[in-house]
Order: sequence, then structure tokens, then C-alpha cells
Amino acid sequence: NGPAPRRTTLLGIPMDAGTHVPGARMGPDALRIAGLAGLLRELGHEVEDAGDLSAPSPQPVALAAADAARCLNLEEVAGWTRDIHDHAHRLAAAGRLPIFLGGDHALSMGSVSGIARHCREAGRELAVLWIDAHADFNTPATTPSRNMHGMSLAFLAGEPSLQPLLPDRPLAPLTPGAVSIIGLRSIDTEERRNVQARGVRCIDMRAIDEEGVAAPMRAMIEDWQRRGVHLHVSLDVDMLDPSLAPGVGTTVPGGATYREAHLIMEMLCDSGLLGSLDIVELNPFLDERGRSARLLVELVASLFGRTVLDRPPVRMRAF
Ligand code: B3U
Ligand code: MN
Ligand code: MN
Repeated sequence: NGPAPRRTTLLGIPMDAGTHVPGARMGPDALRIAGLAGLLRELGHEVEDAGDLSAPSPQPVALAAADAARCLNLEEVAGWTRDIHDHAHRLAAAGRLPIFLGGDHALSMGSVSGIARHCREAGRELAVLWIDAHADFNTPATTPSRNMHGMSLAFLAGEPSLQPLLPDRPLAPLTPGAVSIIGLRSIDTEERRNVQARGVRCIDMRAIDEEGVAAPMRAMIEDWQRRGVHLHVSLDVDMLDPSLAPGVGTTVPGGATYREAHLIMEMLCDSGLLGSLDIVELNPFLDERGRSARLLVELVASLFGRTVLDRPPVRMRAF
């Protein structure tokens, strides 16, 4: 009694312009070689592999000069964002469940904004779960690194200084209540102010240490179910402990365990709310014999219905 079969589309996004550390552009192929499509098919889902987007030409961006100087590879990132946005919007409108294979986390500026546009047109509420060691809530004015993968969630939440990245598209900025971060353990001082000022729901590693992942996940899922949302999951590999997933450019100690990560995926699967997915920041150049890629594919299997035993329907659990 697994989850309903889904019509998935894999879209490779071989970009690493959002960071100083090259290598995430190799992520889509590593995820394919680790067996992503075959596993989803074994679980009963339809899988279309749309291949990789080709690198777009850099696009001019009307950012204030001082802000533009604080954004690494700004015009390349703008080119990617616009292409990814259009693909995400088209796939969601066609009723597909898109799986964006990154690529660094700047790609979510395109994927989530495209999904948000579709949701607005379809009258669906969107919720985003950002699974990450970081908040990715810097702005050009606050970034310590100039890396745009550290600004993507701020952009999506409507940070005004970044909006020119995506001109001529009907924008649908996420409301604070629509965004949740889980796994957080590295945040910059001004970034924290930004997150708190916008009221983003955060489950940091301390909360996980104190309560585990099940209680906060259950609370979020109940809220999303009440609202009947389309759930977009944005999975940054660095949420996992680096001992499990070394293949990432920005490792932070003290991450999620193997079991916590699988439980998050299993609960998301049971929620029945998943509508779209990013898998980002895998850097095969830094990986050890493919283990991070393989772990990610295993986690996706849990997200799409792999279980040890069938579970009784949720409302029966108390018995
Ligand atoms: N907050 C830092 C570090 C960082 C954010 N996201 C990643 N790293 N992957 C920054 O550069 O904005
Ligand atoms: Mn991230
Ligand atoms: Mn991160």
C-alpha cells in the first residue's frame, strides 16, 4: 500500500555559478549514476529524464551597482534563474512532479519561483521546506562570501534588492508563513536578523537535539495538510552530517544523522503533499567513492515511498 504513483520529470541543472567552489555542476550525472531513475521506477512511479539544461548566456541585471559588485557571477546566475523558472513553471503546469537535480542552491531561485507562479495561477497555496545547514537568507548587503547560493531563500521571500534577477515574470513572493527551514546550524549575524524579522519558521539542530525530528515535522505537516498546500522540498546535501555526506562544498559539523534524515523523508512521503523537489549542492568532485550521491538517492527512495513495513493509516497509529 505504497503512495500513489507520480509522474516525475528529472531536470538536470549543471550549474555552480552560485558559489566559489566548483564541482556541483557534476551533480546531475552523479545522481543519475547512483540510480535515481531506476529506483523511482521500482517504486512504481513514472520517470521522464529531460536531460540537462545547457548553460544559458549571461543576462544583464538591473541591480544597484553596489549590490551587483557583491554578487559573484551575477549575470550567469540571472541567466540560469530565468531559464529554470520557465522550465519549472511549464513542468508544474503540465501536471508533472519536477525533480531538479543540482547544481548549487542558487538554482532554487528559478525552480521555486516557477513553481510559485504555477501555484498562484492554479489557486494552490505553496509551502516550501528548506532542508539545509544554512538559512540562505543573505542579501547583497549582508553576504560575507558574495556567493549567491547563500541568498536564494531571501530572494524567494521577496528581498527587494534581488528582485531584478527575474524581470518580466509575474512574481509571487513567498509569505513568511510559507517557508520552513530544518537542519539549520550555520547563520551569519545579519542573516539571522533577516530571518527573524520575516518570521520564517526554523527547526534548528538544537530543536532536533531536544525534540527529535518527528514532533516538529508532525506539527508542520498537520498545518500544511489543513491548508492543502503544494509542498516544495528543497534538499541541500549539507543538512546531513559531513561524516555521512562529504560531497559538498560547505560542510558544517553536527548535521542530521542517517536515521533522522530518512525519518524526515518518510514523514514527508506519508503526508501526500509533495509537489516538487530540488536536490542541491552535491559536489561529486569532493565526494568519496560516490557515497554522498548514493545516500541522496536512498533518501529520495524514502521520500517516494520505500518502507521497511507497511504502516497503518495515520489516524490508526494511536492504537
Ligand atoms: N552563509 C554563508 C555560508 C553559506 C550559505 N550557504 C552556503 N554557504 N552553502 C554565505 O556565504 O552566505
Ligand atoms: Mn543551501
Ligand atoms: Mn547549505
